[in-house]
Amino acid sequence: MTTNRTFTMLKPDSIEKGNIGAILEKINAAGFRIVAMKLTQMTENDAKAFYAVHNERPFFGELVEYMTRGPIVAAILEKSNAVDDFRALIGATNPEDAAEGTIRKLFAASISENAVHGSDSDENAAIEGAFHFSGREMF
Ligand code: DGI
Repeated sequence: MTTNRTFTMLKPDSIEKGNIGAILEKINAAGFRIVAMKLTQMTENDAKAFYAVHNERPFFGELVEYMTRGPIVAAILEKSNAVDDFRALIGATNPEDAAEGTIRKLFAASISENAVHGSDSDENAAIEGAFHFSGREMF
């Protein structure tokens, strides 16, 4: 089922660098409607659960440390073709490979601190959105 929704996080490096406004402007200009949004911080257990698919990877410890070191902006976004269009807007996982004008090209320092998250499927968008928001926080 296509829900036309995706889930994003502006990761701790984006908040530390003062890039919340600039990144939200790009998201808004690309036509996404904000369904839910908050400033929050993941616990170690949250990050381990959220990224469980990567728990055997060599960078897992670094990833959990990064994602828990400060607040994030979590949001659910709505638009037709939301998952794919948002992945295109943020660009490749490694900012060195990201296309010009993408959020990661503009705001990410490296593959390990890559500024933003975007869900990779409709199914994961629903799971990840529900991980961070209750039904009454979605509009
Ligand atoms: O969906 P993406 O965020 O683009 O990428 P992913 O789901 O494959 O990986 C999740 C996060 O894990 C990614 O945003 C950054 C980190 N990561 C992925 N591959 C590597 C990595 N971090 C390091 N240090 N090295 C990697 O090869």
